[in-house]
Amino acid sequence: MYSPVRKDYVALTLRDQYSHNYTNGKQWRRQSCWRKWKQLSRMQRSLILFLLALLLACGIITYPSLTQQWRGLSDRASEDEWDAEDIKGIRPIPPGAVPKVNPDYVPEVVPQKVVPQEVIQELSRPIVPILPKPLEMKKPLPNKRGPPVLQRRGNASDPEVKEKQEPAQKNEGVQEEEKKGEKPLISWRGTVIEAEQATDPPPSVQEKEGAAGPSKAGEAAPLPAASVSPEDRVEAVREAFRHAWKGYKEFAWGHDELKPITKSYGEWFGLGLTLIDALDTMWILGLKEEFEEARTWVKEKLSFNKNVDVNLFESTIRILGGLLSTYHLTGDELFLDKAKDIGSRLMPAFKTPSKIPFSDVNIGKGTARPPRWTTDSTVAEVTSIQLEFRELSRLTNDPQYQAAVDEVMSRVHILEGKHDGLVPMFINTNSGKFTHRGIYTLGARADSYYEYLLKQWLQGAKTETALLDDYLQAIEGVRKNLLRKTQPSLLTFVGELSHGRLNPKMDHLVCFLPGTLALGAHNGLPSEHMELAIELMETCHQMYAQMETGLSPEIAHFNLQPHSRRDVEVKPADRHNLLRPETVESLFYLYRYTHDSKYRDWGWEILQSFNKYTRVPTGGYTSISNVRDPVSPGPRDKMESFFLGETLKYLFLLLSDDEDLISLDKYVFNTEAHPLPIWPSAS
Ligand code: DMJ
Repeated sequence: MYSPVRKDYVALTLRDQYSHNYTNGKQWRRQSCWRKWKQLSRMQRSLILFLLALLLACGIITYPSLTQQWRGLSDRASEDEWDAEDIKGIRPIPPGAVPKVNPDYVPEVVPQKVVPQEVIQELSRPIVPILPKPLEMKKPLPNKRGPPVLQRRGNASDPEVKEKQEPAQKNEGVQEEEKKGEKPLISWRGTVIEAEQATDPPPSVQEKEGAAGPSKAGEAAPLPAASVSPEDRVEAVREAFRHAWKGYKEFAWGHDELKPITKSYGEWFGLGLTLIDALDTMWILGLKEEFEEARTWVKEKLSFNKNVDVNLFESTIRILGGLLSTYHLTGDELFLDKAKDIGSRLMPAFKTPSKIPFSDVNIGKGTARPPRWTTDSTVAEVTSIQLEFRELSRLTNDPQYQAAVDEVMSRVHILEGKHDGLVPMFINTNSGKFTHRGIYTLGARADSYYEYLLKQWLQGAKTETALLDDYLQAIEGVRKNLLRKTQPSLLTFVGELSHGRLNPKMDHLVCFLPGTLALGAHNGLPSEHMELAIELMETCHQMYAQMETGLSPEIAHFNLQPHSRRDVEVKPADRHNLLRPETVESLFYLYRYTHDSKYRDWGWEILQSFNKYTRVPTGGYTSISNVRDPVSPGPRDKMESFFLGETLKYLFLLLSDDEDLISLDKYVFNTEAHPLPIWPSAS
């Protein structure tokens, strides 16, 4: 079935630190810098050293005059001007760095976030969390879940996108609040208590039990076991969805992502990403009114005829997957037509010498390209688009889609450079070979390769044995190379193999694995897979439970030393939480297959933590910067589309008693939680 391909090319790959084309949220890791440095050619190294020297020289030359200036100016600055220093979380600006204010000057655009006086007063009180943090004009931390365009927030060359972005710059929300004289109340939990909240969530377990109180730093924050009825829990998920939708509808309607704090939006592709990602969730949750509004938008406003570069993987899993799944659930041809449209526009990505697709496609022009600086694609990206394109072929009777993605799998199947079935993170679109070998992870850039091996095998009614073989071999590879146990609690985790050494770190993304292992075990794979699933599920749960906010960090480091007291450590750069779904996804599978109620309780606790620390009163939920700080978790002003597409959907399915609702024997979920039918077997 698989034929070897031998084409040799020399590929020079420079990594662009701003282009996280596969944005599974991994931070640019310090420990890999030395290796990257060594991979550079001598000329590249000399060039970098020369630039650094030049910079240093400029610094030395200008230093005396600058310090003189600063000194002079700081003499004039009165002490009162620097009261802000006392306000926790507000960085004082060096004296003189702020130009004199001209009272008559009215700026044309207001990109600056205005912090109302009331809020600042609130913030100067002790033990009050920091609301203004997200309002600071900080350089945003790179979100690695997206291609370069994510960082640019839309394609600047696309006037349509640009035009739509501009009004969003205004920090209307805070000003409006100020005008009305309404002072947002800030809770000890780090989110804002709504003065008037149309969609009050049901009382939390703590509220019911009168146990409210902030967690102390360094202490785990387990929430009490739930005494809330299953119906109330399900209703609480619906309420959370409505609240998220309220923010999206009011401030980001038809745009890619809600920025709930500034009550604005961000564009990535300019295709209404959140709306499309959320369609099937609304259907599953029974939110008919919301669904109808969204359908009208899809019918009247959604056009893929746009001069915009999109990431092949992200648009496949979120848009194509979302449309196909909604078509299956509703039978509404509108969604199939739209799916065909976007599917065919993505096909130019496959026109490469190796048949390994490029990462980016211009869906208006029909051109495709790799990310700037490299001809590599990410392994997870090129091997996690198969469920969707295969289904598109089946529905349209047009084999071209399936042929293209099957070809990718055939080539990866026979590729050299795997380690006990584990794949490197990059693959070159010219040579079709793995690059940057030596690092093996189940996290970002490789994760869904493993997930889609099993799921394609299931989708195709268990007939494609090469996929199963690769999956089984990979899980053995995980067991042999990546599994370790923490101290002191002996939690099993999946580390990363880096040039023969195990790095005891695990991305939150890896928490898809317990669910996938359980799905395999349920479908006849070895029972040890289920045992491992249960152990890993506990670890993923602890990644939440051991944090002061009850929310997992993006990356956990595990302790292997016998005398340490903590199993889970978090590095400062990894403390954020992007509202990711992987743990609740796995809880859903584990509950469906074991009916152990603890999995539901864990999911319920996670929902409560989202409500405490990430819920924004005026609508929407936000990513946060620090899961270890319940006083100032640092809202980041971004609600990822997968929060509606995946996180809330899996929470709903986990907590719902209706197990026929998306039966796991009839549907297979794509990696963005969009259920696609398992094909009827030929026999
Ligand atoms: C989603 O877009 C998908 O689940 C993808 O496979 C990886 N991660 C994000 C959510 O974390």
